[in-house]
Amino acid sequence: MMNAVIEKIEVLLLDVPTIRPHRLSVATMHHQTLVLLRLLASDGIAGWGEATTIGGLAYGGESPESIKINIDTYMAPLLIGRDASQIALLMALIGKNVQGNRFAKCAIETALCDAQARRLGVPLSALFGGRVRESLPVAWTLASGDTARDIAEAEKMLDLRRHNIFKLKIGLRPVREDVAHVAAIKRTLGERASVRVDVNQAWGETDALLGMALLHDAGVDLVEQPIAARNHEGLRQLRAKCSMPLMADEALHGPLDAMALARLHAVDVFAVKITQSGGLTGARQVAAIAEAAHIDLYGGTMLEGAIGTMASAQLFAGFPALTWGTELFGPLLLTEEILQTPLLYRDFCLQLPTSPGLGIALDEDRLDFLRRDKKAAAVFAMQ
Ligand code: MUC
Ligand code: MG
Repeated sequence: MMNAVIEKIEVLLLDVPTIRPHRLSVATMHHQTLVLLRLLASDGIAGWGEATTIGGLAYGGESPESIKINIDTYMAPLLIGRDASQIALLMALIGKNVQGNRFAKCAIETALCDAQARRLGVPLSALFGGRVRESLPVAWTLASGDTARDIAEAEKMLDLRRHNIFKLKIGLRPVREDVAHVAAIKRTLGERASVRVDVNQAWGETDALLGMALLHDAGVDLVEQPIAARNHEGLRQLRAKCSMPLMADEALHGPLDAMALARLHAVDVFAVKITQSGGLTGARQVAAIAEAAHIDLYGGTMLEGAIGTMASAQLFAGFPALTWGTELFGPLLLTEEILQTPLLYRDFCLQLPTSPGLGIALDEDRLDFLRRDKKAAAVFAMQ
């Protein structure tokens, strides 16, 4: 007997300003567009998912707008009227009919899991075998582009006991200038913090060789995606030549990339992301490949809001080892709160809730206020 039929799937776009410009080598963010998916079932249970990306089309091949139109036009019609509890079957159906679109698939799978976990009265993590930890270390990204401002921001985070791991975004300036910026920050923070860098693919192989040697001398702990995502062989050579740990981020679009990188021994660490992996199941497969290949794990983000952040946290809480912690700080970069009770960041960690599903409650009034379509309608009505 089917007792929970999918009745409605709705994708909301919310434009939320960031607390300061967030400068990556591929884009400078002044706001984040949250892509939220609400799934309603006939038993009255709703599930939430998220497919937020960074910088429109500057970072990846799916934009907020393309995600919405592809879900509305091609994916939602495949699901409406079907049994909401059959998650594996539904995701197989989507997989058969939809190529690519990893972020959109992630939002759908997350919403199905959130709803099903609420239905069963268990946290979402229980659907993936439960947890080995109740809180996750969270890094903060320093990306104002200004050394003094970044140092002040890091000191504030240390004082608040909110973060003691800092990821610096570099790659826009010449290598030696970038290294001087990083070295000044590391010198000031010393052993009080772990300092890492993310180049977001900006370097060629020669720049990367020089940059990694200099960063190693400056006391930096980890380099993330220094060269082009598709240059797996280049990553392998860098890893062989440099003594500093190397992490794959954009190179990792799910289990097939994880397998290819593992076979090559191309990196030391995987930044596992639920969106880039095509969903929670894909991300768990990436983690399994990492474990089998003796590759360390880091819990990555696409700077999602509370839904994607908590979905990631629920999954990462079950990874046996999470050597490099996480960067699940997305909601803290935004000026607006969309939850009734904000996520709890304390003692350098994100604390996991124990209530059913994602364990969060959305503030519907705030959602309505921030929705792009409602704002556009209000402006139109005023004219
Ligand atoms: C990325 O490339 O890692 C994650 C944190 C941050 O500041 O940017 C993102 C994307
Ligand atoms: Mg990265």
